[in-house]
Amino acid sequence: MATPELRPLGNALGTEALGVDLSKLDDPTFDWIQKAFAEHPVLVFRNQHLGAGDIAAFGRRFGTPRIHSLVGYRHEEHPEVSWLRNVDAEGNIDWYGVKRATDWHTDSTYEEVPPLLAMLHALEVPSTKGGTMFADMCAAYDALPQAMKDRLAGLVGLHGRTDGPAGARLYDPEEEMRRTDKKYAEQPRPAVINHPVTGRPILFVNPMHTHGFEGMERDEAWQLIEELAAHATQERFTYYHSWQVGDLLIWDERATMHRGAGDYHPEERRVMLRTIVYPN
Ligand SMILES: O=C(O)CCC(=O)C(=O)O
Ligand SMILES: [Fe+2]
Repeated sequence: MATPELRPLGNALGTEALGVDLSKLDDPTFDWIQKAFAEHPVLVFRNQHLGAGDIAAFGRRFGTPRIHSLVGYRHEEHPEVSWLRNVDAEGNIDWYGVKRATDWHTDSTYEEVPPLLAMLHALEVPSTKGGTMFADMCAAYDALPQAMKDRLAGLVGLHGRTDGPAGARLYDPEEEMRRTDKKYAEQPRPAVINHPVTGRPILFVNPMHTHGFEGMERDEAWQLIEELAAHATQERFTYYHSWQVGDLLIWDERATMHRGAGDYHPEERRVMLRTIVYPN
């Protein structure tokens, strides 16, 4: 293989991998990607032209791509791939698709086993804006005052589907129930976890799915969740990805939070394919 190269896109995170054709991925190139991804939790491959089956196959290199919780967005032929789009089958604006995921979160931390990574492949993008923002939760943890690190050390976060402070602002719980075909039990997760490859500590609290902490009153917990989210999403820890058609972006579901920027004109089409990968 010709050795690919890395180029930083943002100050905090966001890294472009140059010289990779994901449609012809050999084992040495995949090993290179895995190593790069452990250090660079948002990796972008430009000018890729992949179908849903290719995306699922790329996901299977890392683990097991899984069917998405939102029934209506599953891909017709490859249900482990889903659509992220703001238009319905008739080409009308899908307002749920416009609103979806436009506040900070880490995906599916309410699942019994949390995911490893997710990927988006841009097929149609708005003429301006419509980006996705990412936050580096290792850097955010490192920068916390020691007193907060000590406070978090013993804390266990409680995660649910959309019932954290940001989830409650964004979603209607009854509509969410109608859109999914599974019930989710609350999942306890340490507020600080270690990255399985690098060992670095990660602030693992997100305002969409974390709705409390074991043994803490709700008001105090919500205040803490909001305070941690405000800290972690300061500009110095974040990257705004401006999409180009053909981008395939992968992000680490342990070490980052993300959100749709929600800043484009909804009349413009925004269509992507997505998959989320769990451990085998
Ligand atoms: O719309 C976006 O940019 C973010 C979507 C998202 O949160 C996801 O695909 O997990
Ligand atoms: Fe997401």
